[in-house]
Amino acid sequence: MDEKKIVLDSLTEMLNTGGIDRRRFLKMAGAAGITAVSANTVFAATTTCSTCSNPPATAGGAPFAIDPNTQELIDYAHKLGIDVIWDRGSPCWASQQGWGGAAGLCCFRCQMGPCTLGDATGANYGTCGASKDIVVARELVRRIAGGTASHVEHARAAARTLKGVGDGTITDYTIRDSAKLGDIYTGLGLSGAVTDADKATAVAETTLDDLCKDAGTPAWLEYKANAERKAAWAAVTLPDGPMSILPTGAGTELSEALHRTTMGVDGDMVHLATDGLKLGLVDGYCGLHAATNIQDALFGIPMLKFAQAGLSVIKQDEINIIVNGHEPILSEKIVEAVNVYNATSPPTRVNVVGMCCTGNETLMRQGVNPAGAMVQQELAIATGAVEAMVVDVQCIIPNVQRVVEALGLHTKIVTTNSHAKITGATHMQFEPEKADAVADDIVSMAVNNYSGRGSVHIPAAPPQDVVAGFSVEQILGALSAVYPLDPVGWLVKHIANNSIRGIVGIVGCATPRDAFGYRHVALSRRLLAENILVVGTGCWAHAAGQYGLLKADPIYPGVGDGLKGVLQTVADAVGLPALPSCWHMGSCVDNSRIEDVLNAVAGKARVSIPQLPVAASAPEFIAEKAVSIGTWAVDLGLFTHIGGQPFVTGSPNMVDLLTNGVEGLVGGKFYVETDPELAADTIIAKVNEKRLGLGWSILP
Ligand code: BF8
Repeated sequence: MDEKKIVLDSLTEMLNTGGIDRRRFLKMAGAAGITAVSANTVFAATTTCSTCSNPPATAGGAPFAIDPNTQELIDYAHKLGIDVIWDRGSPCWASQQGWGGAAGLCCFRCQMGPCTLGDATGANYGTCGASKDIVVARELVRRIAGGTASHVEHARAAARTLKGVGDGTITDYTIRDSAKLGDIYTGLGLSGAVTDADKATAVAETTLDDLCKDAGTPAWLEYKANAERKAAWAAVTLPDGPMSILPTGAGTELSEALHRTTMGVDGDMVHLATDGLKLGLVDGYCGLHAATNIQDALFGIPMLKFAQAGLSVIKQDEINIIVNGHEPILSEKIVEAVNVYNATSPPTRVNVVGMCCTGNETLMRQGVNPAGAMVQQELAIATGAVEAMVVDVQCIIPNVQRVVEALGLHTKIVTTNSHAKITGATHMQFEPEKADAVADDIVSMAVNNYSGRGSVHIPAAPPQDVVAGFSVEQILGALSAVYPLDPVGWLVKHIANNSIRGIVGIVGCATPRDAFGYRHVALSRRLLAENILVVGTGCWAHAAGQYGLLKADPIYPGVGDGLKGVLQTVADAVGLPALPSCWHMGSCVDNSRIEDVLNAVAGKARVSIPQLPVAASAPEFIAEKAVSIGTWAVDLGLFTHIGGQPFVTGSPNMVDLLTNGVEGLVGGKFYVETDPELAADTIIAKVNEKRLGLGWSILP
């Protein structure tokens, strides 16, 4: 325990005297097992503010700020005297040393505790006798459950809306893509319905049944998972015998997980871990796939969209509404209402922009400009130019309201979902039955609020051009333009011949523990240079967009020749000057689209997903949802990189299981690395290893 403190003190000294920069500090602290560091420690040494700053990272000695506007607004916020997300760290001293909660060793499961085990206290067992292995496993399962519940609730909201459209109780929405609804209907094994309304009702009821059933596997899992994976999950074998991880209904599994992790129930680390693996499947099929596909039927399948990304999409001379959160049910209507309002030629136009995954949803389907990632929401408010930030659920930090109040801004933070209120914010309850009216009211409120504006600071750098909309249907459509007879075969041929070395999905959040988006961009650049196709979702897409990786640039800067050639061939076939270097596939629930691509490629190549030269990465994950998605990726058999340990280091046995032993159970495993350059080395090596396993060349 003293060793970590000595290391931390020494690193802090080096940071304070300018011997190392902040990123290096975090990297070395992480290597020493110090996984959480106080913001004051990190920021006190740096330049623009006495307590905080977010200096650009460096790459090869050169400054490497992916978005100057973020830095400009952080500095501006500091001048105004407010702290932002990069300035606040864990307030727990033990966690700052990598102990206690940061190691997964704080247990709150009963009133005999709380018990903190490990280095912080020297205790090896809780009051009940739970070991470090058990406490770590229980806490991890609960975090996976939290992420899974988030996606399941998202799917539930989409399914309930679809049900209302089907039975006629909701009239403000229609089925925008009848063919997609038909595909889902058939895919779920349903038959007999003729009309869209009846199909919508049946799909919705089947989806809702998946959330509450007590026996049998989810219909969405049967529909979307391939046969090899289903067999693998059914055949998971522990030392004491077979242990299928195929789940039943989401509610049942979430309830079971909460039960098993209460005090005095499941006391076996490996047995607990298999429950986490099972929840990963609930997340993937009862959450992600259901949400994505139902939203496609209701709101349309994303196709190529051209837009601009970054905080400067907020306009000085327009009325700005930010839609922020995850479920696009209301935001779709707000975009419609804004379009109707602007069509009346008002004196001041309304500019609707998106943040977080709601921003990804409205970009993918409507071409709405995305303003930024989750960590940038306070900065958007600090511009003073936002009339309304309309939020639904997930990743909305309560500090947005605190920024409004601390700066005395006119901005209205508008909560809209019965699951999510923020003290001090304005609540306008949204129900799909009255969607148009709520959207109109919100737009009117923002328009009326414009006169209350004070001083405004829009950051100087122009937004970046982005191309989004890479749904599976769009990808197949584009490949069909190249080779209509066998579009997936054409893609597989170019993977097998090493024009495309592999495919990596980079997903998940942006972390405030590093310069904004640095790890996302550094990793993406390294992979592109090695001819690895990068597809992604979530806050990765915001960072990639703001850096220019989603721009259609015929030069394809930094992209390997093989990949460049493939991208340009597709661009030529669809009549575009270029494709973006990376493919934006949507919001975090749209990671489901990535599995559809993997299944198509694996099926065509006649191999399993674990054999493919592919990997997953969440280099900046922060949310519980990223933990559940990562677990699902491991279930899929993917080598899954995460940019920090998920509070499990208190149990070396659990670390070994997650990074090693689990591969023998489901084919995938976790790999933890903070430094994106080192992560890139390992991921590239893993892709090469998989290629060699298939007998595919790794030579240029
Ligand atoms: O679901 S990437 S911070 S916004 S959790 Fe949240 Fe993470 Fe961003 Fe989207 Ni996903």
